[in-house]
Amino acid sequence: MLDAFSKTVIAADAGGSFVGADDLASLKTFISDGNKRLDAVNNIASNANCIITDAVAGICCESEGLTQPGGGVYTNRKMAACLRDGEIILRYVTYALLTGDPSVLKDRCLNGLKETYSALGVPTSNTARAVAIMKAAECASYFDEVIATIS
Ligand SMILES: CCC1=C(C)/C(=C/C2=NC(=C\c3[nH]c(/C=C4\NC(=O)[C@H](C)[C@H]4CC)c(C)c3CCC(=O)O)/C(CCC(=O)O)=C2C)NC1=O
Repeated sequence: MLDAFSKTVIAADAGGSFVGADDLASLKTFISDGNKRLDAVNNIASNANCIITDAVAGICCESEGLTQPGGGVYTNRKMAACLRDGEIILRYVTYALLTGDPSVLKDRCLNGLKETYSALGVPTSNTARAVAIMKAAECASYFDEVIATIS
């Protein structure tokens, strides 16, 4: 994983050009956003259990079939797997938020996820809804990335 600064340099070098004013302006935003990112990551990490259980409880209330025989989280094993997936997704979103770079989220979490879910019969619309419930204003675009990938 490369940080935003390294990426800018590599892109400039590949084009044989100086780092442009636009690039510098966006890096400047990145630095002044730094504290907001740290606060947001800290906030999500400290409330992770609550955010995840709230999202999974939310989908269970909205779609009662999920907890009934044949449903996506019927049996403790499946409920545990679902809560764990919520934790994994939220954790990778915080990595992306911290670095300002979605590649770690894409490569290590989302890559092949939709296929895994279809192979196992995990209902992706309910998962996308759980992610939508977890979505917070500070990191909306990374949550959107998860929803777009599995939808
Ligand atoms: C590091 C990245 C990573 C990801 C992303 C990941 C996801 C992941 N979720 C899985 C299963 C699962 N995921 C769910 C999730 C849900 N079911 C629902 O109905 C809800 C809508 C939803 C929760 C929001 C369930 C129930 C299973 C088990 C399915 C089964 O075995 O029948 C599996 C299959 C293996 C297993 O059961 O552990 C994987 C690989 N594993 C990883 O290592």
